Amino acid sequence: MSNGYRPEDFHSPHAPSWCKGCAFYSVLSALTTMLSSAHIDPQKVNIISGIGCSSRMPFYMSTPGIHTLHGRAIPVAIGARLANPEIPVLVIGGDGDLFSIGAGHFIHAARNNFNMTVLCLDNQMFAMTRNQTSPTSPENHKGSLTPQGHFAMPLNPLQLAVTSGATFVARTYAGSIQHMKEIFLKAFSHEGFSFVHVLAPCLTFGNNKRVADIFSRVYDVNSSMACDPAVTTHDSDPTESFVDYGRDSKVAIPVGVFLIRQSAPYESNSAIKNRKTVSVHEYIDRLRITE
Ligand SMILES: Cc1ncc(C[n+]2csc(CCOP(=O)(O)OP(=O)(O)O)c2C)c(N)n1
Ligand code: SF4
Ligand SMILES: [Mg+2]
Repeated sequence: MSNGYRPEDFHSPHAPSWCKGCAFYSVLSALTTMLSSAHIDPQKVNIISGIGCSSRMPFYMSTPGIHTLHGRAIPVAIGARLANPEIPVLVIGGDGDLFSIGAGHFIHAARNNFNMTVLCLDNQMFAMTRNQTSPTSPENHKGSLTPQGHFAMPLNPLQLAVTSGATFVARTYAGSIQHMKEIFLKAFSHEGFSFVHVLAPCLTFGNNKRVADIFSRVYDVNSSMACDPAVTTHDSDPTESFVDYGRDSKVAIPVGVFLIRQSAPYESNSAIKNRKTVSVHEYIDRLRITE
């Protein structure tokens, strides 16, 4: 390892409070392994999250990080990028955090092509608040507040990212640390707004069978990894595949990199680069109203 940072150097001393067997343990391993292979100094990357089981990630990492308010990770991340564009930023959020309360921020960060990586750890529910329906819950999802089922089509995070202007869109799954690591590394190395949809089903409010079923249907669009011939695939546009994954056990689930567009990130704009920065104190002084 050329820079001497090992995956364990990115772990904090705090033991995760996630349920035993939660998918987020593998996501944490993939993230720390990825940062180590990206030759990042643990003090030179910001991990920013909102609120939720998934958003607890910064607690378990040794890097600087901010556990912000529910749905507000992205605006805080934008502030961090503008304050110091030298420091890369990773945003970690759940499907509720990013696509319910935080949906507007996601769209505009993608549209402006801020140079950051956003990982959505999608368990298709608000798990922290005990299985409430989220925007990505499958149709008829029975949540704690909707015991009869929730009758709306799920939002498709991949297509939202594409149509909002994200310049890198990919999907991976918590069933493979190696796959997550590779996709995270590609997203993290991308210049501009990169989005990774991570399939990370909740074990506590789901069950082992459902988790195993989802992971068994995965195939990578970028490799020759074979897909079970008994399942249907989405060859034309893998971003269309989201809706089926929740409800139809016959449909294969594509993972891999779906889109890369080259476009200058927001921070590279010369007006931003050459702007004169002021300290907070100076700024408050400017605003001070004198009688
Ligand atoms: C402003 C605000 N509204 C609601 C909540 C309650 N709350 C906490 S976590 C959460 C949902 C988390 O869902 P998700 O982002 O999918 O994370 P998960 O727990 O599923 O990983 C909600 C609604 C809150 N903390 N703050
Ligand atoms: S409730 Fe689900 S998502 Fe939350 S820690 Fe437990 S297994 Fe993980
Ligand atoms: Mg969730």
